[in-house]
Amino acid sequence: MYSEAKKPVAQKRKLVTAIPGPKSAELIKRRGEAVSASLGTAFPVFIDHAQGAIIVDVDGNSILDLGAGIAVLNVGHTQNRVADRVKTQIDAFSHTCFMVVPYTGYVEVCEALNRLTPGKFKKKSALFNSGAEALENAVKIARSYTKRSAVIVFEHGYHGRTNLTMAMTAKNMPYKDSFGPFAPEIYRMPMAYPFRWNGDQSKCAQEALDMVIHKIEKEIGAKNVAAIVIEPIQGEGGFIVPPKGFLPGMVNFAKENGIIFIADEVQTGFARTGKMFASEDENIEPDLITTAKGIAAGLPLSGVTGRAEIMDSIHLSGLGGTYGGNPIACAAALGAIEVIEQDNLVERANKIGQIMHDELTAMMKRYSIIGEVRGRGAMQAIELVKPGTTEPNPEALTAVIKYCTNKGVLILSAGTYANVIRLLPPLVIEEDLLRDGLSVLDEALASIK
Ligand code: PLZ
Repeated sequence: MYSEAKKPVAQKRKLVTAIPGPKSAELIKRRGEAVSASLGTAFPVFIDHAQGAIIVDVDGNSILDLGAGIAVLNVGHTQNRVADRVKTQIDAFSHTCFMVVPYTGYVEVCEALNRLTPGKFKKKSALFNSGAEALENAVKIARSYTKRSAVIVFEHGYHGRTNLTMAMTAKNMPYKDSFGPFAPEIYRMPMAYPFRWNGDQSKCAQEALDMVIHKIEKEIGAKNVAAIVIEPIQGEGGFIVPPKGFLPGMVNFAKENGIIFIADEVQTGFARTGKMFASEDENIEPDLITTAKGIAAGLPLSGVTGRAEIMDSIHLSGLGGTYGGNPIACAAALGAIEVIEQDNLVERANKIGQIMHDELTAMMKRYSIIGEVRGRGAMQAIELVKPGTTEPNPEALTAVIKYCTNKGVLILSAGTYANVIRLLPPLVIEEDLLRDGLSVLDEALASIK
């Protein structure tokens, strides 16, 4: 049973058993009896409690969390200003359904989204529960507004696991295999992925742009396209950062052809990339932006924000859902947004991003299995290859993750070729703790050199 006496949690990695310890091992067995075997486990312990960047497991091990629940806990685990608002809200009321009896928290979250997202025009928002649900709704809105059906997505893209978003997601295994048929009218385009670009990397942005525009015009017809949907930095696909010019080029093409440009900022949003939203990096102004993850520090909440005339074009009661913008999730979001702004987590993301980038770049000089270091802000990754080639090295990835796990460092993988190690620490992580994690990663790479 959790008791407040367990706080504060020392921001230090410390193992008292092997990973998993006996209590976790017991729970893993019990889980196996009760929970569908289809759900994976990235780190094989059961959590007891957490704070900041440390997860304490049921055996008393302090695990360093460099994944933040997949870019969700930007403000850190059990952030006080989030927890306090949640506790107050759950005592006041926990649910009405916003479409039945409205409440202020929902409006305040929409106001914050309208204010914080890029775009110097009047914006409005609607709230949902998950990233996938936000994408579903963004596509509904774009189709209804344009009266067109085609949706453009990209190689390596990830947008969710519902039927429409599975169709939008690129990778077959594990997301799509055997789950078809998929929603129609989704068209996948080549992605500007410099590291794997066939030819001169410096021409990647322009060449990719030309290819995409050519394919849209010749194979689909621009006037049939409702939306172009893209992550400004691809997350699950392996932290692929499109080279400068690619995104602005896509935005211009969309504008010229009456296509809604949707930035999926579910993973990149809320200070993660060293800007409040990654779209700001090249000053693009998406027509619609989807948000989730970092918005509410772990409570299920997502949003679609965009041009008021688009958001208002939907017929009355056309959007909704029982739980979308749940009051407790909204309270958490208001706490998380307050922390992000007051504690200047944008600046923190740049600071810890620089540390990660410098350390990873130094490792790349030592370990020939690192093909590339990339990312922006506190969203940094290394792509592992067979030395001297660009051939993916998923075996090395498995070995590195295993090493880190045994040392109590939680690191996530990513990538179409399952060969990318991504770092997504809570933005509040202390510098020493981050360096400790990076030194374990360094040892892990050395161990398989
Ligand atoms: N768009 C850009 O990163 C979620 C997926 C975890 P949901 N990414 C983590 C898993 O394996 O299921 C994501 C994303 C981008 C959309 C989504 C979907 O968000 O909240 O998981 O539905």
